[in-house]
Amino acid sequence: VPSPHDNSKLRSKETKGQADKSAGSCHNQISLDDPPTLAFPSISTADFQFSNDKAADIIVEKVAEYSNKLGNARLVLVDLTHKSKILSLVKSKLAEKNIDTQKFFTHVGDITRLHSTGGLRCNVIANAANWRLKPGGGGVNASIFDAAGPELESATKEKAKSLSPGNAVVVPLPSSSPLFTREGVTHVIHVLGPNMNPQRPNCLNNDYEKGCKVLQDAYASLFEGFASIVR
Ligand code: AR6
Repeated sequence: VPSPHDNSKLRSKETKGQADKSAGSCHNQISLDDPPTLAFPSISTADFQFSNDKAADIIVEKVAEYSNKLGNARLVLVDLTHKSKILSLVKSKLAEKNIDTQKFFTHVGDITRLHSTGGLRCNVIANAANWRLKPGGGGVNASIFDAAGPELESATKEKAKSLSPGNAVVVPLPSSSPLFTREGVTHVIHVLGPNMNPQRPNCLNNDYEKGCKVLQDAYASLFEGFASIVR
């Protein structure tokens, strides 16, 4: 039984209807009927080894703060599997908050194939980036740069050379990028979260006082960046 906060089934049906309506036109583009949507992965909780429990608190807190400021725009937390710890933690913590399930929900799938295989239209996706804003390195960063092609690397370079923890940068995606043509993604927002992995730069050595502050800043910066696109 899908939880009230996992609307993927509902969305597939709904978006299929919209795709059918627009048959004959380019159905993989965002239509005027689709609310602006930001899909984002959980920042810092895999390679950067940040506590899933603390990250879930911060996601719920920041979503509660921003979802009402964003008009009809939607926020969608994405992870690859139904076994995702972060998705179940967020769903259980959401129960205590009064957040509109149309404006925030979770989705299981690959963030680079949300429309083509997930039936979910998202015009903006976030990336859990590295400080150099470089392709590769595994995780969602490698997948997004691979799927977007060289267009994302050059568009990113035009916007910023590096990122410090707690910050985000909005990158408009050239219309020649496969992520744009296949998935309808017009912007990628790179976000750099706090790092607790001693093998990676800027390790915070389990200083969660600092780490939580940096993760709050990272989500605030991400949602502000999305708001600047929606406006
Ligand atoms: N679609 C949706 N979610 C995904 C995908 C995908 N294709 N791939 C991974 N995730 P991570 P971090 C989820 O490690 O912890 C990189 O190498 C994953 O299950 O990508 O912020 C960068 O270059 C997890 O929930 O990001 C940085 O150096 C979430 O995305 C470093 O890792 C984030 O996992 C950043 O580490």
